[in-house]
Amino acid sequence: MGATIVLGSQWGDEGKGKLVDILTESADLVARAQGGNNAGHTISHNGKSYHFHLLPSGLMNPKCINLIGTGVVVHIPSFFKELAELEAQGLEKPRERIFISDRAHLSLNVHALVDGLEEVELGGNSIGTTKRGIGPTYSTKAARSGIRVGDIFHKELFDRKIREIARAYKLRYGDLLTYDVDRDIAKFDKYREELAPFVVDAVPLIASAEASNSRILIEGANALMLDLDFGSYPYVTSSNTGLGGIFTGLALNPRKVTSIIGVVKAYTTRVGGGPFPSEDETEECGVKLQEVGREWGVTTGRRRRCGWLDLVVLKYSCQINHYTELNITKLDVLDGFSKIKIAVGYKDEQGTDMGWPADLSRLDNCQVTYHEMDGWNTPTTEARKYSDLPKQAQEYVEYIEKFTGVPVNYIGVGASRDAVVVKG
Ligand code: 2SA
Ligand code: GDP
Ligand code: MG
Repeated sequence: MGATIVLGSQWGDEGKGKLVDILTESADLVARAQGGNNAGHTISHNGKSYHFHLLPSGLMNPKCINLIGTGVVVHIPSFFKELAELEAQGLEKPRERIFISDRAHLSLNVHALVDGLEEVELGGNSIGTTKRGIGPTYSTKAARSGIRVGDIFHKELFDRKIREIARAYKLRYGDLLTYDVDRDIAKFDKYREELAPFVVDAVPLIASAEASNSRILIEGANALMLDLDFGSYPYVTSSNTGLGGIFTGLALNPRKVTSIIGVVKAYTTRVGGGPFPSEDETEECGVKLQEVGREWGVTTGRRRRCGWLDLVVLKYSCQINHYTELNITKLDVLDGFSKIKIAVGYKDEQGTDMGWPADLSRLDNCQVTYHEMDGWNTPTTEARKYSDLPKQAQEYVEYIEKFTGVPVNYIGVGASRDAVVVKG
């Protein structure tokens, strides 16, 4: 009983969706606390791939209730589109098992358009956002002019607010912004009725789940290095993707938390701009990781930048998210490397060791120190027990445990649900 929290420990796409899918088997409620339809999880089951963007991956379990929590920003057209896609793929009655907090903020089409315009304005310094409107929606929320999901049901208020948002953006962007507010208002007139059964007050929902000792699973979206406060700012998303965001986004009782699982890809990837000290663009490493690991985005299809595992990043991530256990994913992607490197330190221009800095310019001339290990050169995808893993793979896992001081309890060796070694 209690709550398990799954968080991305690097720059996202670590394979959180697969772990959530596995843990969902023993959960009653799966909730998302932050982010929006920028998240992208692929879940492989019975030879089929299911893609999740805004909806919680807990929908995979027909017995599980799912909540889009207060801290999430919700794009209503995407909500319905994703539901329809999952239904078409044969998921059992997802409409009966999904709820949205009435306090969650609406992400509007105009936010996505503005996201694109902001990126253009940044030119060479663009963030490389998903252009889903995440940043502008959270900005509107912080500026206290946002529209909450519950506001949709007060037509007069909703129409006034959406017009105010459109007017303010029009003043800012003029003819660059081609947004038809009347068309959106008409669309929401249609959504109003269809949406009503999904909208709830999430505070009593969580409170009653806690009171009845339901097993609660929280699905983090994105990852710590994209956290608005602790990530590689400004190359971050606009929500708190770290542990703190779970509590602001869900009103979860922290005393109910029994486990905080950090999901760690066995190497590092990043989508979009911003620093990435262990990035490798060579054929024999970065390009190979990208190809073998099929590293392209679930939401936008963008190629992910790749490099060796960075334990400076992971250690920093542990200090903020206080993981009680780790899930190493995609270990199998390293199967064909005869030598494997791990970034274990950064030295500044004076040769002094530094951790992950707040001032990103300090990374410009830093030297990354690597620890080199022998690879295992053997397929691991059939391994199901820790003892099935080759000795060198075990050494790799144990090196990570020792460096971080956090036990590794799950090791992913393939995309499908059963391709996991439970070590703990
Ligand atoms: P945004 O759109 O404002 O949240 O973008 C800001 C930064 O956050 C990064 N970001 C992501 N990085 C990896 N994966 C993400 N989700 C999708 C996926 C991405 C996709 O799972 O594949 O399909 O491209 C995600 N969402 C946001 C983004 O790259 C910016 O660096
Ligand atoms: P998330 O955003 O953290 O949920 O991760 P994504 O779904 O965006 O990306 C992870 C990708 O890796 C997906 O295509 C998964 O199916 C796949 N995946 C997850 N775990 C493993 C693993 O252990 N091995 C391999 N080869 N693929 C995995
Ligand atoms: Mg993803």
